[in-house]
Amino acid sequence: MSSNKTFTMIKPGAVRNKHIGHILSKIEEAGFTIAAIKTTQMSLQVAAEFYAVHKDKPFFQELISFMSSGPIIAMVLLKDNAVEDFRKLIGATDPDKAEEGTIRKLFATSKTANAIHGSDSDENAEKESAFFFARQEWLRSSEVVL
Ligand code: IDP
Ligand code: MG
Repeated sequence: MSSNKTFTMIKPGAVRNKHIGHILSKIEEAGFTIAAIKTTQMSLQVAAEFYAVHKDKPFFQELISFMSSGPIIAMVLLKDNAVEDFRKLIGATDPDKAEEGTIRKLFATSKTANAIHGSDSDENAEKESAFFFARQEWLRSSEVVL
């Protein structure tokens, strides 16, 4: 059974370009409930921890440098089939390959500055939500929705 939760971050470029409002509208119009939300900024070290799975990739340093370059909006989102549906809503990692109307197609400026993060599995959605939020910060909202 798939979980009803995913985790997302609006990345620093999209925050700098004043796309927070547009992106939140797209997320809510697509049927997601925002169960937890905050603005925060990752240090280089925290970004390296969050993206540890990519530590041996050639783009790692650029990625963590960009992700720690300014504020992000972290969110826990609720919807049936949340992980898969949210990946569809954001589009492909490379904005040149993202479908029309997806968040990355609309708001990304490069592969690194691709506007938004979305968890790739239920297990990572759980881990990434816990990375940014204490459980009680979203559990109560999810109970209301369920
Ligand atoms: P995802 O965000 O679509 O799940 P991942 O493969 O998990 O993509 O990569 C994490 C992030 O690293 C991407 O969102 C993107 O910002 C960056 N990234 C991935 N591949 C490349 C690349 O080939 N060049 C530059 N940045 C990349
Ligand atoms: Mg990923």
